[in-house]
Amino acid sequence: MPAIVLIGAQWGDEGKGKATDLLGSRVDYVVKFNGGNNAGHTVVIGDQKYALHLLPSGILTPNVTPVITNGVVVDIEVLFHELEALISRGVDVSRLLVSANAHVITAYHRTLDKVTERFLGKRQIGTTGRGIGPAYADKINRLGIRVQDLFDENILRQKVEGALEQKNHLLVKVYNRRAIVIDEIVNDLLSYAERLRPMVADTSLVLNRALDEGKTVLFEGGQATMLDVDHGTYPFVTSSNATSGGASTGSGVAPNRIDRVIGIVKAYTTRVGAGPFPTELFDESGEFLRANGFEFGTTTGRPRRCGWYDAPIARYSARINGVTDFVLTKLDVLTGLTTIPVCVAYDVDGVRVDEVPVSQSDFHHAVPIYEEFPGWSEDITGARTFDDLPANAQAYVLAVEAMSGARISAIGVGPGREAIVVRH
Ligand code: 2SA
Ligand code: GDP
Ligand code: MG
Repeated sequence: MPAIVLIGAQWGDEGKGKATDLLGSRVDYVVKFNGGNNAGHTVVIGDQKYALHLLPSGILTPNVTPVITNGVVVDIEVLFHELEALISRGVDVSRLLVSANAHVITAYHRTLDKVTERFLGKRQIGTTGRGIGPAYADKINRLGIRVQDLFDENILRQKVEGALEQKNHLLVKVYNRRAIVIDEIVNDLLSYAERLRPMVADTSLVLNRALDEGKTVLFEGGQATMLDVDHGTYPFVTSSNATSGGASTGSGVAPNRIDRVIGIVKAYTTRVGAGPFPTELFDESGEFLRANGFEFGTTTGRPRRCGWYDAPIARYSARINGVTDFVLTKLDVLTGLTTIPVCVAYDVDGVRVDEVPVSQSDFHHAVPIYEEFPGWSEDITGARTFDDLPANAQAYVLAVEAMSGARISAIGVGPGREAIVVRH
């Protein structure tokens, strides 16, 4: 299986980092193709816990080459900060490659992210405040700064001037902020150039050559399907394509080279930030999931909104991404519940709807129709085969699988690297 895409099938934090880390020993390259340091992946190896934001999770696996491709927005200060933190813990980061075409997040993107959110008031998206949206907006507006621009001071200065022309007007006149000083931005970016230079590569060429040689490449999606700028709950989304198609445009590896798409799906649902979430719980069941699943943002520490499993969302993800296999994570978090509701369809203004509605207004009104499954009380964290799971846990997995549009190939039963049941 030379090219595999791994994506989040819900609203993120499904456990993609752990799944990538697990596959890590069998792959040669791990690619981050979208998003930036808004991602938060927690990987637990023995008694060591790693929180990664910008770097691909594959950076923790010896012999894997981690690659940041053109689809990513890179905050260079954060990049070096994360690298230094890993180096101080003995991780070898020397193989990291960064695309010359990746866009750069600068101080003005971070500022704009925060001030525009504040300005939106009740319509806030609940962004991570890392400058992601403004950096992608500049890319689409053809005002972006790319990694390669750091190696030509004249070009860099011209581009920063161009990017700041309208922004300074906006910051001063509309947001009542001080203007950004061009020289500060240019000097800041130039100060990283020489350290960055050895990592910079034509990553599309590197990855395509690797595939030609039969190497295995894993594309690790940031965020998730329902946060995708095209297929998610727009405008309550991130600003990149987090679905499997983004792996191609975000890396320069063609769709027909991709062999497998792994969807990571939690045994229940969480969401950070604003936007519709039909199965969200506001009672003690929600508290139970948040406490047992330790549902707090890896990047911002925000409490995650929690709800039951939503089968139409899983089916939607299977369709949009071409999921070949699901990994069902955090089944252990459900241990102790007497019954476990699963959303099988929605009631939208009195009409039963079986698929995720295309109209956002309908999705905002969607009331889940639940089917209930009996829970289990046995500790399942030691389970390593499907037969080790209690009968009710097995039945839950099989029921969810039948509704979700692809087979469930592995089941997460705890945070640790080893806490997994592999079925296929
Ligand atoms: P942004 O900052 O522009 O990407 O925010 C837009 C929306 O996307 C959501 N988003 C996320 N949702 C879940 N997890 C994310 N990563 C961190 C984590 C989040 C954290 O893994 O825990 O620590 O808070 C992530 N990144 C972006 C965001 O909440 C907005 O709804
Ligand atoms: P990502 O953004 O998809 O990589 O996910 P996060 O790392 O933000 O959040 C997933 C959290 O769940 C992390 O703290 C993981 O250590 C943890 N985790 C992953 N799989 C499992 C599992 O099967 N069981 C439990 N209890 N925790 C898990
Ligand atoms: Mg996360």
